[in-house]
Amino acid sequence: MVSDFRKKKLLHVFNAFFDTNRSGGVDKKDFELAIKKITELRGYKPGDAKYKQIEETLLKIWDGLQSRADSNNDGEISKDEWIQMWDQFAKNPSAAADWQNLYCKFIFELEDASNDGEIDVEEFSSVYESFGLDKEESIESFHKMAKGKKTVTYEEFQQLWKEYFVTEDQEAPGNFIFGCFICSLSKHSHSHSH
Ligand SMILES: [Ca+2]
Ligand SMILES: [Ca+2]
Ligand SMILES: [Ca+2]
Repeated sequence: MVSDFRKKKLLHVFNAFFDTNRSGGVDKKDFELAIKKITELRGYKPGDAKYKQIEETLLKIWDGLQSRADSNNDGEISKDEWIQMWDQFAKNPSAAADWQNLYCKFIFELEDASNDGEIDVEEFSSVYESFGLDKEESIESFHKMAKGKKTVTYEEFQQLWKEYFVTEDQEAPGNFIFGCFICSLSKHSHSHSH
């Protein structure tokens, strides 16, 4: 059984980071759109080495995700398949699939725009803003995640990342590594109230 708390976190990542076209499922089209959005964010053009690197990495992540999570082989990852897969991960995080480690590294490198091996609040919040998350909420999330420190290293990031998918502790700093997971869900369900 996956707790409601962990389910909320998993669906936040699904909605905000993987289901790029907001269709309710994740398939290759979401990754193609993500390649477009991320390379535009960084100003890379088709033909650039950096563009190719992002394209290759994201398509590798999709291949790994599909082979691990698409239980009914319909070419799409449903929310249930997604939750099942991360529940497996939580049982033994040291046996993470290659694509999961690759995704962790990808997000870190995407956020570390200055390429100094550390992410700061501006790097963190501006990437999440480009994914449609509220910037102020991401700034708050960074401070909770970094526990008052100014920057987070890749080593720390990997631990926080693992913690996000595994922990039931509502106060754990890792809960904030993908921005405010409660904020985006409440926005989804209250989107008609404004
Ligand atoms: Ca989709
Ligand atoms: Ca499927
Ligand atoms: Ca940096």
